[in-house]
Amino acid sequence: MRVSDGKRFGGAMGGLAAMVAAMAAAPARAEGMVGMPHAWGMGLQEAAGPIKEAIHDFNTLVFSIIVAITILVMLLLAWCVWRYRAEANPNPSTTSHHTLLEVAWTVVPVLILVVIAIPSFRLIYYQDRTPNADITISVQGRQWYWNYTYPDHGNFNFDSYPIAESDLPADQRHLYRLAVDNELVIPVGANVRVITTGYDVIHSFFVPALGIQRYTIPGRALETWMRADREGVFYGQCNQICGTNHWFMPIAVRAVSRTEFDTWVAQARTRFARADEPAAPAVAAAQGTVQIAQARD
Ligand SMILES: [Cu+2]
Repeated sequence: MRVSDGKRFGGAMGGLAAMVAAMAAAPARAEGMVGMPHAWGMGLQEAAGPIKEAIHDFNTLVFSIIVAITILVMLLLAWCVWRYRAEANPNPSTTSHHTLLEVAWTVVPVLILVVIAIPSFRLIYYQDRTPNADITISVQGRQWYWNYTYPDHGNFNFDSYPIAESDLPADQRHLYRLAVDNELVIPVGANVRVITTGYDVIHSFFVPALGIQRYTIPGRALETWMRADREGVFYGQCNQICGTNHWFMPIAVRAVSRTEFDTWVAQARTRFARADEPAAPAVAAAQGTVQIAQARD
């Protein structure tokens, strides 16, 4: 009896644990990993690539230092309040200088800042230049949508607009202010060089799960990069106040397998072909004029 009860209890607990695990994994299983904010999220978004992992590491370092300093200052305050209370010190101390103490409270913070600065600069330069770029994507911020170009995949170019809440299916309403009509598609595991420019005012291309953020500035091209090590959709938003509709300028990056990416590129080249623009010289040379003539028919 006991054994069977125990088994049943164990089974129930196992079932509960499995259910919790399934609930936690449900969105991930449904459509790969999803990088988006969630209610009561207290920390950084889960990392989907190496840059975000480096940001997590840096955040852990700085946060640990902050916690240690906070605890030290609170203990010192408490000790001073107790040790130098009026009741125990009828004659107040007249000390006004303490050279060793003054040197210490200058040198120690400098050392702490150096400890923070070294990995900080390392991270900034890690984000700055693409190591062995596999593909290049041009991102342009516009009032109030994004424009993406794939210069080394036929130079096609398309706009990415937010989807109104009423146009989202009922089960996707939680993606309001994140979902877009045309997602930025990248292959998993590829180092994607991102060149940002601005069309009208300064915007900022920001996708937290991929650890990428760059201003998009009119008249200037900035470089950064990203890599998704897992398939999934990673959401972001314009992160620089850029006018009336700044609040409604979401970004969606979909990371897919190389095969799916190649299929998508083939479709996108037709879908986003622009009749008003001649093909890029490199593409024309690669394809030959006959194929281009066929494609235009
Ligand atoms: Cu904006």
